[in-house]
Order: sequence, then structure tokens, then C-alpha cells
Amino acid sequence: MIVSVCLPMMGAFDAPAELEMEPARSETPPSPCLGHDACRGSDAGNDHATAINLTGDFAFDGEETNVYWGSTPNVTGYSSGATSDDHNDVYLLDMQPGYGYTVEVNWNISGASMEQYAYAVAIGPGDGSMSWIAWGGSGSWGRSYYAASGHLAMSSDGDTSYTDGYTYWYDVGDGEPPIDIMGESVLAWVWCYYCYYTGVAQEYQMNITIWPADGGVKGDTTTTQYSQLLSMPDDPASWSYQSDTFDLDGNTDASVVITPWTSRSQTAPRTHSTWQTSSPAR
Ligand SMILES: [Ca+2]
Ligand SMILES: [Ca+2]
Repeated sequence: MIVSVCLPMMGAFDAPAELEMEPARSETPPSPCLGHDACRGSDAGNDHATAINLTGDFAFDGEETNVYWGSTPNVTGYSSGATSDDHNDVYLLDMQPGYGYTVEVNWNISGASMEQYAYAVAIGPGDGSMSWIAWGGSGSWGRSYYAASGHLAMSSDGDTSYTDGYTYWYDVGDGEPPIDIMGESVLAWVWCYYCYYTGVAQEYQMNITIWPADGGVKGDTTTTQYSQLLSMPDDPASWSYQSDTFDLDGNTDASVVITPWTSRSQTAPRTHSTWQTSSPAR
């Protein structure tokens, strides 16, 4: 069977409606700054319930970065409990639909032993299912750790180019980022690993960036819409030649899709200057 279909590709959609309807909110961390953590003057907790909620710092009117400082001054050793409040600073964001986020953590590098292990950073859901930073089953989407530069990051789109550390992905839906947050709450999770070592930083800088996303991927991707202009089915069967015509408005491209009886899809270039050809899925 041979089917020839001519389809124009319509223009890209504008930004999703939900991005245009959100009210403006207060932005940026509190001023004057009340001190660690995140200028709130209180220690961020060690789970979603005791996290510092940073949502009000973001306007959600496009890509936006807020810069924070935090500290873990009371850690005296790993034995004090890796899941303890002293070791962990957790921050929560109630995301809006159509947004993803990136968390960066930086600390001072002075040459002290083990300082490349000073902190680790993780991201995960803020609904209580994330209980710990470190492994599959902990509810974490992933973490990054170990950076001689003192710079780590995790991004919900799965882009590991932001971090200088090693990145591991854990409880991410089908197992791979990007993570489509869909307006749910999320966590930015900072963990002191070796911050307590002699000479190692016990303060960190945290940058949180929110960015418009589509399907978890950064940026508003476009959706191609098809409208059939012309169909030339295999009717009557066993023909050797068919012809037909269609009109274009001068601003629209048309794709030509040919489906041979072998079921393999092929493209068919044409001479019309404004046509585009595409190959449909097999
Ligand atoms: Ca803290
Ligand atoms: Ca804490």
C-alpha cells in the first residue's frame, strides 16, 4: 500500500498559559539578612517538615536565581549522626507548573585535608518521601559530592555539567532524569560530609535557580502541530501514477510523508522551495 500525505507544520505555541497567569510574589531573601541559614537566622532542618521554605523568595516569572548562605557549625564528627539536624540543612520550594530547578553549593577551599568532601548536595521531592540524601530507596532523586573546586550542583533536568562532583541518580520515576516536577514541592538538600574536619569550611553558599521547563527539560520546547492538507491513499490498488494539488499560504511549510507497503517510512524530497520533508516513526 502506498499512502502519500502532505502536512503543513504550524508555528510554535507561545508559553504555556499557566506561566502567564501566575501572580507576582515577593522576591529575594529577607532583607535585612538575619543570618544563617538563608538569612532566616535559624538552622534549616533535616527533613521536609523542618526545612526552611524558600518559596516566597521566588517570583516564578521566568528564570531566577537566589543566592543564600548557610552553615553547619555544630558538627563535631561523623559519629554525631549523619541524618542529624546538625549535618543536614534542607530547603523547600513549592514549585509552580512549568518550572525546574538547579541547586549549587559552594564552599571555601583553603588546602585543608578532606575539604573536597566538605559538603554534598541532593535534590528530591518535598512531599515527605525523601528521607535522606544518599541512596536508592531514600527518596532522593540524586546527589553530587566530591569536588576539589568546592563547587557542586544538582539540576532537575539531569544536566550534570553544572557540577564539578560525581553525580548519582536514584529514585527518579523511570530511573532517568529529566524530572518533570509538575508544580509539586521539592527539596534542596545540603549535607555536611567532612565539614567538621580541621580547617574545612563549615559555611556554604547555595544558589537556587528556577527555570521554565517543559516535560522537565529546561526551556519552553515547542510542539509541532500537524494539519493534513492532502491524502493520496492506495485506491484503487495497483496504480502506478497519481497526482493532486494543495495550496500553501506562503508562510507555512509542508511535510511530505510517504508510507510504502513494506511499512518502512521514507522521506521524499520535493522541489518546492518552502517544503520540508520529515520521516515519521516506523
Ligand atoms: Ca544550618
Ligand atoms: Ca540543620
